[in-house]
Amino acid sequence: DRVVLATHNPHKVEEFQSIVRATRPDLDVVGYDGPEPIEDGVTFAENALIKARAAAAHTGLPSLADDSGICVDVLGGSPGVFSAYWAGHTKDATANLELLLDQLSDVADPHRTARFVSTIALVIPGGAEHVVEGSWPGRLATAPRGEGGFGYDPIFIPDDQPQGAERTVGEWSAGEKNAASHRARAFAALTPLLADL
Ligand code: ITT
Repeated sequence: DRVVLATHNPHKVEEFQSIVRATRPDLDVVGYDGPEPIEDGVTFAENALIKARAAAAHTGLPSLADDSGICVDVLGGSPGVFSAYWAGHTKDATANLELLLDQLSDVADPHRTARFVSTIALVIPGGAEHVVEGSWPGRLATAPRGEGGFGYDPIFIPDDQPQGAERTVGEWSAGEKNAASHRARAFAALTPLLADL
């Protein structure tokens, strides 16, 4: 089975390839370099559908897209769908996380709770559309740590680690992240739907 992955983010491609290899090795995930649609949705689901529909229309193949971000509780769920552009019009990951840390400079534990969210849309040309979501709860560190992953990973401390462990995702291996992340959780919810491709 072949499915198009409609993303221009090479980190997402790498993570999807590794998640799919671990759970659906028979699935052939191909990249997408067609036109990038305007992501003007106000929810993760709307943006994921915009991207997956564009790829399905362009390729004629079943298409997946991930729209994701970090949602901080004391900020009412922001940056949310604006995560990629939080600090301005260029996708500057360092500026984004520095701004977020500044915004939380007066916020102490236990109020630094946040979650990563991954929403995946699957669009089958002339067929069904599905949307699934995965969420990964944790807390924000006060300074970035670690070189792994991308985006906000150096400031996100997942809850699902041994009591007292404070490692950011930047300090996790790719294998650890891809077994536990919001993206892995969303993909797990997608698995039954991929069975009828
Ligand atoms: P595509 O739209 O081409 O897929 P993008 O990076 O612009 O790529 P989004 O619009 O979904 O994708 O923005 C997601 C942003 O959320 C991303 O740029 C990061 O800042 C953040 N993000 C999402 N998943 C993340 C993860 O696993 N680790 C760290 N940050 C993440």
